[in-house]
Amino acid sequence: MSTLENLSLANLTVTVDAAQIALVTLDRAEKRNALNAETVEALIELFGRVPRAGVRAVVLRAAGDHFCAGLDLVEHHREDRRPADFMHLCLRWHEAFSKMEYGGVPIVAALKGAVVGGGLELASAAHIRVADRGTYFALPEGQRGLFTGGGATIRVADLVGKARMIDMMLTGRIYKGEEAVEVGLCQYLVDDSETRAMEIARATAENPPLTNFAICSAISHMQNMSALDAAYAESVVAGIVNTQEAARGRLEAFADKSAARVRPE
Ligand code: 1HE
Repeated sequence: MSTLENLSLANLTVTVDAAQIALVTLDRAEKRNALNAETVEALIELFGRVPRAGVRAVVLRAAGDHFCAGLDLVEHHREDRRPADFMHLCLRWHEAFSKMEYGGVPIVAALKGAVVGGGLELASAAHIRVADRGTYFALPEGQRGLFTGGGATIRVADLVGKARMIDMMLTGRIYKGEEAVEVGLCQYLVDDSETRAMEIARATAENPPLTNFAICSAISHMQNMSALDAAYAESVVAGIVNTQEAARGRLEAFADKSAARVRPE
């Protein structure tokens, strides 16, 4: 049994299969998987451990009909938080989502229903987003008299661009279907997002772990650097990854013409 399966995590369940694919379920369907403070702590605990747990990929799914309704608005209202309290809570969200984005293990989000507000911030911390035809994306913060606090100004703006994000927040505009793919909110639109997300996770798990580590951490780090520093960091990462033992057999297979060629079907 994986060490991840033994963790006691509020509102999250984890199973790890024989291929070392972790299936993480947001398990608060009765509240539409709204993220309360203890769920954010559970995400930190889990994703802090994922890189050292021998897991090859993660599928992040949700119980119930909706992926995630964002910030727990009822808890926020009840707690009557002061500015510093909420700032510190947002820092915990950032901690969780940074552990996901920079952790080096591919995370594939299987989306359905509402992916809104902080739910979209969570989804945007995954490396690949797979939506089904009922999935819809929104940033209803404007209508709630709120502002994003879980990294949307960075990650959602990265996905859709500044102008679209501002429009989503000012007007509550909802994206779904092909349009959501076109604007960059998800990369796959399918009938069954969980099945497809698992297939994608299994495919990514075929890559050497060090290669996936670079893809799922270095690109994000390099985006934060100047072009000059990013080029330098890229050369260092490539120096390590592209000479790894795990790549030797693959290169040999290409050289002796036994490896698959890159061709459209
Ligand atoms: C919640 C939440 C929540 C549901 N916090 N409890 N996010 C939003 O503005 C989205 C708010 N939620 C909704 O618009 C709807 O709930 C849904 C479209 C997602 C689902 O609708 P529906 O009809 O299936 O469910 P419901 O009847 O609205 O809610 C069912 C229960 O979930 C109900 O609790 P109950 O105890 O009365 O049964 C709701 O209160 C609860 N629930 N959503 C708390 N969000 C770091 S800053 C991030 C800022 C934001 O994320 S702002 C966006 C917040």
